Amino acid sequence: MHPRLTTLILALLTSLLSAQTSIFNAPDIEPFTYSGPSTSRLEIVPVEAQGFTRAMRLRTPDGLPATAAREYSIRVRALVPTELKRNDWVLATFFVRATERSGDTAFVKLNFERAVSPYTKSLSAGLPVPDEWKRYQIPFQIAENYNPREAYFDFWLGYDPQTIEIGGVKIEKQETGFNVQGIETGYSYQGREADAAWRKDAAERIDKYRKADFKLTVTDANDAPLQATVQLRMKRHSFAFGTAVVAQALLSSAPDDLKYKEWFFRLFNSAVFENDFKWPGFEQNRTRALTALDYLRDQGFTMLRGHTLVWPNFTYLPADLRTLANNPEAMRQRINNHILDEGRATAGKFRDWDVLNEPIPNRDLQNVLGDLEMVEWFKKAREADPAARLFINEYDIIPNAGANKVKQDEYYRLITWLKEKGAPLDGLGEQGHFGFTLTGIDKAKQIFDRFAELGLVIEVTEFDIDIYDEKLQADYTRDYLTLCFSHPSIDSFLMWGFWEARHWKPQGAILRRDWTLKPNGEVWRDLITKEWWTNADLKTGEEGLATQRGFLGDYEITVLTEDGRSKTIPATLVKEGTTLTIKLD
Ligand code: 9MR
Repeated sequence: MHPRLTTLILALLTSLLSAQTSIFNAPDIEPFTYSGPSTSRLEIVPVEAQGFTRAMRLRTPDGLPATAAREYSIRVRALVPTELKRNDWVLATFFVRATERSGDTAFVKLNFERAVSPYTKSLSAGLPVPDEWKRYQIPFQIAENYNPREAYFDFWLGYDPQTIEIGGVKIEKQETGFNVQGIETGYSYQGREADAAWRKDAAERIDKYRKADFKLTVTDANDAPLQATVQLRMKRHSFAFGTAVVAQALLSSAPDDLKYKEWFFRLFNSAVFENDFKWPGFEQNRTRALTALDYLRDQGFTMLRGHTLVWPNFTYLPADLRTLANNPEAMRQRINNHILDEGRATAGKFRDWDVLNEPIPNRDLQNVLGDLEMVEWFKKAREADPAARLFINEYDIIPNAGANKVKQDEYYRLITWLKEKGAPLDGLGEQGHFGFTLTGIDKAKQIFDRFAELGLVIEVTEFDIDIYDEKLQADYTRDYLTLCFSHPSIDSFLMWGFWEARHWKPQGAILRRDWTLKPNGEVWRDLITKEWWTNADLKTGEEGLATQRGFLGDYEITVLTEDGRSKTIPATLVKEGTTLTIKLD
């Protein structure tokens, strides 16, 4: 065939294969209507020198309610007139800019949701809005089947006072052959640049807080200094680099489970059970949960996290709790017995316990028993397991551009209040489930710094990034992990799963189904097992002394002399530095 003809046919095929149809009957901004306070309204304004000529302009006024609901208290939305099926791909393209803003960045959130309760979301993406026009292209998959007029496409604007313009809107269903990796989304984050200023500061903090000096003296049996070679081999970090795991997999020898364990041991020194120690999970199969916990202890895991004693939402509690809503005393007893029972059954085995999970949005138990009951839960946990560090855990504190100031304030206030009321609280968890709206590194640090003022240990407890842009995912994993490792108040960083086939958000995994590492997995491996790892071969000097700065953790030290004597000892490099004399017989 003539090459020109081939090219033509290929081009034709490609355009056929990437067919798209608008999900609305009207173009651009026409399908959208305003819903919100009467102190604001939707204006249509002309736009110059762009590929579109009109935009929606909305002003977010002062004085929106100080609750999470304020996000959607002002919005423009369009009812979807077409049918959509579960797993359909939709690409939302639009331009935004801010003509007024209050803080560092203006912000909108884009949602695709069921029109009625439970408002199932196929997309919920917060977007930083710059002062200049910016194009976003957001691909997403439809979560469930919709008949015409059963779903909304929304822009939410209920954040700090701002004026936002939105134009050039195209929301199209992708018929076939859609290549999501090929989409230039427009997403990124502050601090991604190779020469971003935060990198140097973080590197200095890592040297200061995560490293210390070994001072090793080698002598003979009579304490005389010896010339020797000293091999330092790091074995384990003292910082916890963990993941959520599944008890059933740890106890199984099926081929994939063997792989699962092999990778888990290779990449992590800490773990949290994803579901096994939740109240319903523990009641259903406590033997399996406890056996798996013992298994990890036997494998040398000392930095384990228990998750979670109280997750105060009836959906996540044993079914009978709901029936106790009219009997507070029985409910109180049931909860206290549970905390004591599970806490005692695991006492001494978890370093940390999530006593209270997500108490800001989940209030079913507090609504019945009152807020002071939360203090009791911590006291009961302390009673059951006196050695464990007790945590509160919450989501959406750092993610989504760190824009959820309302929730940050509520979390801060709740922790302060719990401490005032005498709750034995040692630490706070910041889950870290990220979507496309990554949080600038400086902003993330500001939020961590603010929570560090509470004087508690901070852990990143459930990190994942649910995006298909693997390069962006890897870059952010590297930068966020680096920031967290550098922060003096943080001592653990746990992922919420690692293998695609066993991950609540498969895209968030670091290992593919076929056990190959994704770019974000390579980043994780390289930082934790190479860049932040110390192996060194040293020679003792005149005084028999060898020194080395290294990452805090457990080591094996081997001393070899020229005349063939040798000795290997375990040693731990601690914050204050470790000084040791190694005596050869
Ligand atoms: O990943 C967990 C999923 O398998 C469970 O079905 C779900 C309900 O128990 O919980 C998921 O984990 C959640 C965690 O316990 C708390 N923070 C949010 C996590 C993701 O939803």
